[in-house]
Amino acid sequence: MRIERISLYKIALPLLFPLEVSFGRWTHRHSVLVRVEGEGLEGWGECPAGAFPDYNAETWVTVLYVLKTFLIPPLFDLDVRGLADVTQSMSRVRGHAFAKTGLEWAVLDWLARAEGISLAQKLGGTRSRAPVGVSLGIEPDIEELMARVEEFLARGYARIKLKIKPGWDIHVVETFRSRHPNVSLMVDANNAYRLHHLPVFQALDEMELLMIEQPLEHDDIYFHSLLQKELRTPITLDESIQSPLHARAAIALQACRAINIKPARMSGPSAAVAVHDICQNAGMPVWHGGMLETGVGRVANIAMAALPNFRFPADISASDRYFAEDIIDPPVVLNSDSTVSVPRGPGLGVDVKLDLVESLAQIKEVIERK
Ligand code: OSB
Ligand code: MG
Repeated sequence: MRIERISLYKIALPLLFPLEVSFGRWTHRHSVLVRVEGEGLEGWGECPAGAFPDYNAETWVTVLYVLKTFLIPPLFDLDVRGLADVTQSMSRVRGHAFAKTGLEWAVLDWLARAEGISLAQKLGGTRSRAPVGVSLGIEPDIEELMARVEEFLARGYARIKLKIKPGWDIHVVETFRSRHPNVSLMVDANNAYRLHHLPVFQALDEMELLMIEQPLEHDDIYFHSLLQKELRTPITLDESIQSPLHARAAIALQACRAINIKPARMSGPSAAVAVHDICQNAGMPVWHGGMLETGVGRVANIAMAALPNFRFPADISASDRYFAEDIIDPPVVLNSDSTVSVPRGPGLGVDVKLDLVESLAQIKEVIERK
C-alpha cells in the first residue's frame, strides 16, 4: 500500500482543570495530530508533545520538525505491507519517541481500516473493556484535592492516582486514607525524590498503596532496584522505560514490580507490544499510562490496554475528565464498572471530527508524495 499524503495539525486543547505534577503545571494538551492518506483510506495518530520539554526531551516544535524533515519523506518510497516497514524506516532516526508515535499509530489505523478490523484486533487485544482510574494533580490545598477526589469517586472511578512531591506526600496520603480506607490508591512522584528520601517511602509503605510510580530520577533503573528492595509496595516505572531493552534491564535488576506502558514514550505501538510481551514472559505485570491525550491518542491507548498482560487499572479516563469537547465522536465514556469499552469498528473505531480539528489547528502542514 502506498501513502499519498500526510497532514500534520498542531492543536492546543484547554484542560477542564490544570494537572500539576512534581515538575510543572499542565493547562493545555498541546498535540500534533497526524493524518495519513492513501489507497482511498485515512488513518490518525497523536504526538502528545507539550510546549516545554519536561516529561521527556521533546516539544511540539521538535515533533513537527523531525516528522517533516526526517521521518515522513522516506515513507513515500515504501510499499507498506505492515507496520514493521514503517517502524524500520523510522529506526534510522535516534530518539524522538513522540514524533514516531503519531506516525506509527496513524499508519496502524490506516492498515487496520484497510483490513476492516479494529486497532485492538490488529494489536492482539483480547478484552472488550479495560479497567481504568483517574490521575489527579497537586492542588493549592488539601481540601481542594479531597473535593476533587470525591467528585471522581462519585463519577465511578474505582482507582485514584495522586501526584506527590517532597512536602506533598505523607500527609496527603494519610488524609486520603483516613477518609477512604478501602479505595484503591496509588501515587506518582514523577521523579521528584532521591534515595535519601527513604523514610518518606517507608511511611508510604504502611498506607496500602497499589503502587508507587517513578519515585527516583527520570533516567534511572539501578537506584530504583535499591529502593524496591526496601519496600513491600510495588514500584512502577514510567519515565525510565523507553524501550524493550530498558524493560529487560528493569526486570533483570528487579527495579520495579510493574511497568507503566505509554506507547508514546516508547516510540509507538510496535515497541509497546514488545515491552508487553517481554514482561508477560518474565511474569512482570504491566498497566497502561496516559499523557492527557485527546480522543485520537486515547482511543489508541484503549486498544493497547485490551492486551492480556495489562493487570492494573489504566490512566485512561473519560473525555469529560479532560476536555469540554473531545475531537472524536463518540467521546470516551466511563462504564458503571469503572471500565472503558474497547471500540469494535475498523481502525480507531470512532470518527475524528475533521472540521473541529481544522478549526483548532494553529499550524497545518501537508506533505505529499512527489
Ligand atoms: O506521569 O503519568 C504521568 C500526564 C502527563 C504527563 C505525565 C503523566 C500524566 C498523567 C495523566 O498522570 C494520566 C492521564 O492521561 O490521565
Ligand atoms: Mg507517571
